[in-house]
Amino acid sequence: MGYESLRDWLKALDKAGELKRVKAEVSPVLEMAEIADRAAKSGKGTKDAGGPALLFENVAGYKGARVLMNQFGSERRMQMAFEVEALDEIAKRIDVLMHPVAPTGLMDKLKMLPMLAEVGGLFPKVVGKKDAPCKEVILHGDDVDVLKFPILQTWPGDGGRYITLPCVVTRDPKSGKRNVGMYRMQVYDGKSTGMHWQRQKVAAEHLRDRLRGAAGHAAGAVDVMALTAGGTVAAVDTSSMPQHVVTKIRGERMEVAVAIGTDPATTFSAIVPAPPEVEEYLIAGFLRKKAVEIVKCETVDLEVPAHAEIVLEGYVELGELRTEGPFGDHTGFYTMTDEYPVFHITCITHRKDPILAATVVGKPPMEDTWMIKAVERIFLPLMKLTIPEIVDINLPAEGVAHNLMLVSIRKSYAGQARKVMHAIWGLGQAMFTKCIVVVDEDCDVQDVSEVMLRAGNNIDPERDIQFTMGPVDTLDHASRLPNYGSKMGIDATRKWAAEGFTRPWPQMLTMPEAVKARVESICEGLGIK
Ligand SMILES: Cc1cc2nc3c(=O)[nH]c(=O)nc-3n(C[C@H](O)[C@H](O)[C@H](O)COP(=O)(O)O)c2cc1C
Ligand SMILES: [Mn+2]
Repeated sequence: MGYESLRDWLKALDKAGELKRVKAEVSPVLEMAEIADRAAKSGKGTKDAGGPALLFENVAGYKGARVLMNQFGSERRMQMAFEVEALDEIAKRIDVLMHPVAPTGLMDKLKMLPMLAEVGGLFPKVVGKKDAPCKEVILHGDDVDVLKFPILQTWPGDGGRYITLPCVVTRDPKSGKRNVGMYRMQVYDGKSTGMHWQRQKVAAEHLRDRLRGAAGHAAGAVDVMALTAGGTVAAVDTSSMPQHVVTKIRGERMEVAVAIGTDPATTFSAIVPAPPEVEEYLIAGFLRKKAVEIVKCETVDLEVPAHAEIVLEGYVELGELRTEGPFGDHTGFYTMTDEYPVFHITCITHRKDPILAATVVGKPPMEDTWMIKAVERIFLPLMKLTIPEIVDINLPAEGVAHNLMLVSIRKSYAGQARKVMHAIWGLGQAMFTKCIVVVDEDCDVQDVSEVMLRAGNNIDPERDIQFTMGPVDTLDHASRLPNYGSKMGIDATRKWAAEGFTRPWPQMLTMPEAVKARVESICEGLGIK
């Protein structure tokens, strides 16, 4: 059970007829992205929506290289990635884990054993170098050159080539816990890249923690918040610091490792908005029902998936920032340049004939549309833990995850729709949600037309719209300030007298079941479905 590597996954895709090999010569500059974009947009609205996975086997300028794109780009492949018939199966497994019933008798205890054993066996397993195919080739010093891989440029206005599907590993300096996050990396040259972890993400906090340590130590009672709130992204505005503090933190390093081309569960775990306490390697183990094998890096104190195609090892210097971007993003717009940390590569290890895993983001639907759908399904039980009145949620593709969430609730008291909005704005990365529409439980939020009908009919705009201020997604180009702006919630539930609504509320239209049953065969005869 569980694919051990990208190669196992590729084999399974091939066997299932989900993979197309591209034998024509194609450039990694724009051409691959255009082909993957067309695949992603094909079959829209049908069961084949999302097109096939693509293995490019003839990369212009990179003899023998192979690039995999669109591996997650359909509902079926997302299900295949986790070997389930429906993503809700994973939600159910999480639900069981989250609601352990206190065993009252021996039988109950016995029933719990498989679950506990299952979880116990899912922690990552450290293997030796000889069992780690990612170490087949090890490059140090002058041999380190990330540009030997066919790294893509996906849009014409991009600042350069980008590693688009990296699993970035860092360590929490306080707890020692690892984090794996997917943050794009702009390639500056063979030995350095950008590190686009946005300020609210876990790796950015790992960096700030080291900065607080280093600066505080050097400067005595320096206000570390002032140091870290200087308006730059993950690090600090050194211009507002005393010179001796700047000197002290310059040169201090945070180790970083990057795995590219891992098994699908591990790659997916890097995008999961899990609490920082939960390590992604364990999430991946849980998703694939088999522990992830990891191996020690050569030059840094971190572990990476042993079966990865490519591993980059290196560091980020605490005080160093460099201009990153622009980048054609999953909003359908370019994100403009900003200052981000720089990743310096000290060592590269890879398989003998590495396959580069890549994606293109852009106007939805794209590959990440399906990844976001999977996050939505898997996270629903966890959201319900803190917001139990939630029945269902939908992140429509056009909302690009952070712009729009449709939520249905079981409403039991006045003002509850607003309570739910605020809870969502306070829940991990759901804080970024720009617009939330709340409807009653009898509205299927997966049916966007139905939600629009309700929202249009059920609101008195001045009364039912809730504005608030807070952190917004870095990709939001309309907010008044970068990373900070307003959000809107629309209460489209039926209004109650307890909420000051004293007019009668009409029934929605429905036809009696008896009538429907009676005309069923007549309609069939007419070809009306
Ligand atoms: C294809 C893709 C690219 C992404 N690129 C970035 C990025 O460049 N920067 C970023 O902060 N988040 C990016 N994300 C979102 C993060 O992976 C996501 O927020 C994840 O939960 C971060 O992990 P963390 O919570 O451990 O920090 C991307 C997601 C996907 C699917
Ligand atoms: Mn994380």
